[in-house]
Amino acid sequence: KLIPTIANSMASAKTDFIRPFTVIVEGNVGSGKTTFLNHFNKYDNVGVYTEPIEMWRNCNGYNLLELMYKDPKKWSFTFQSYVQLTMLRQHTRLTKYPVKLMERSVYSARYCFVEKMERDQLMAAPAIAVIDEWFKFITENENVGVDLIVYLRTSPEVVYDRILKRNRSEERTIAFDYFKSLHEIHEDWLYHKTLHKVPAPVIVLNADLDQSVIGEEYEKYEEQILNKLP
Ligand code: DCP
Repeated sequence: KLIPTIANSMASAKTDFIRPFTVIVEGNVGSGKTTFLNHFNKYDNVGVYTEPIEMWRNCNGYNLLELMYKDPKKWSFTFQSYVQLTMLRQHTRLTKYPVKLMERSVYSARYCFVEKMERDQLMAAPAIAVIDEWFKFITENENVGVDLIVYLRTSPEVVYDRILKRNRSEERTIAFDYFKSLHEIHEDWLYHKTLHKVPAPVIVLNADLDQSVIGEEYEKYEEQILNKLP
């Protein structure tokens, strides 16, 4: 007799969950996603969810990000499997805030990074098939809906310069061409919309602007991002 009661209450808990207005922030490596999120952290109706990069650097003691850059053929699948799991966790985390702002998503993981690894033949077709089966299951069964995408649009030259300056140890060996083709993949997905599905409306920001003036660019779109448009 107990079991149906528990089952009923679980079912209603699931349907009672109302997803907050969810905004994902996308853009090339070094496009300024962290700066963008920091700017919006000051609003008390916004929950900010930064990328779980520290988890990628320490999965039970293993730095998967470093392994992936050192030996991409061997570790790309392992790394992207873990990225997919950690991003799913971010999507499904409950928040008390009406607006949820997330750095990246399961979508860019699949549509940009796995896409790039596939093109470079760093992941074999059967490995991509496994990632895709998980991706399909996740997007069909979990609450990973998105209401708005903020695309921080940059030129590859600008991000390359920023990457060299920030000098993140794992990223030291990446060549300019990597940023260039990752840029083109982001462009085709979010700007030209010719590659893969775009899961929500996109606003495009000029993220080449210097940190000292980019606040003005954010402010132009603030009402839309904070879901305050009439
Ligand atoms: N990365 C990856 N595969 C993913 C997501 C990220 O290989 N699915 C890598 C690329 C970078 C590092 O992880 O080396 C972090 O990249 P992001 O672009 O996600 O984050 P940044 O810290 O570069 O963002 P920004 O500089 O825009 O704040």
